[in-house]
Amino acid sequence: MPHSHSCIHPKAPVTLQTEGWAASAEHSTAQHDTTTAADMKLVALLIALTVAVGIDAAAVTPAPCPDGFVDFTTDPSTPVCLMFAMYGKGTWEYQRAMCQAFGADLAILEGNLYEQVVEYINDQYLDMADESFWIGGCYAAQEGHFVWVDGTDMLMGTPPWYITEPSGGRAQNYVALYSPDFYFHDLNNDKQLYAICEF
Ligand SMILES: [Ca+2]
Repeated sequence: MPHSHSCIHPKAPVTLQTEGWAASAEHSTAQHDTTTAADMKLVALLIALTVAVGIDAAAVTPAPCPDGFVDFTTDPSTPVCLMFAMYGKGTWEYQRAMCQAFGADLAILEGNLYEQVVEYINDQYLDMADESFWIGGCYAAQEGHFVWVDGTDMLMGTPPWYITEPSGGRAQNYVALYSPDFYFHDLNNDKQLYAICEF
């Protein structure tokens, strides 16, 4: 990975090793006529691993949100799990790493999800309403505009951006859901805030 100032480094490709196992098992079973007993044990092991990984993946897909995450969708088959992480304040980069440690990332608050989150903060958690939260948007130097952590372009304009935002030039490369107005603001890069993670 080159030393880039962009925020859109992808997450580690966690399925790579699984695919390797599946490919090895398929290749080995196709040649079973000429294999030795030792080879057959290896094949059995590879198949067992592949099956185990497959069952594990199938079990994870329909699961509800993990502990600490709130489901923000009305469709239970495709939960949108958000965590309002108030363990401690930090920079955008620090909080992104924190979210990733939970297997999540900073939240992508597009469209209706943005509205749901603002409503949630205002209506249910009064102690949250004084706080600003880093979300998964940043200025990508190569592209010359703001992007989400999944690489998609952020929509500009009000809402969700505050009427005079973004305003900070390249001293403000990261996006927060900002108190007290709860619109998007680009903020100073060393600002210490809580974060919203999305699983
Ligand atoms: Ca700003």
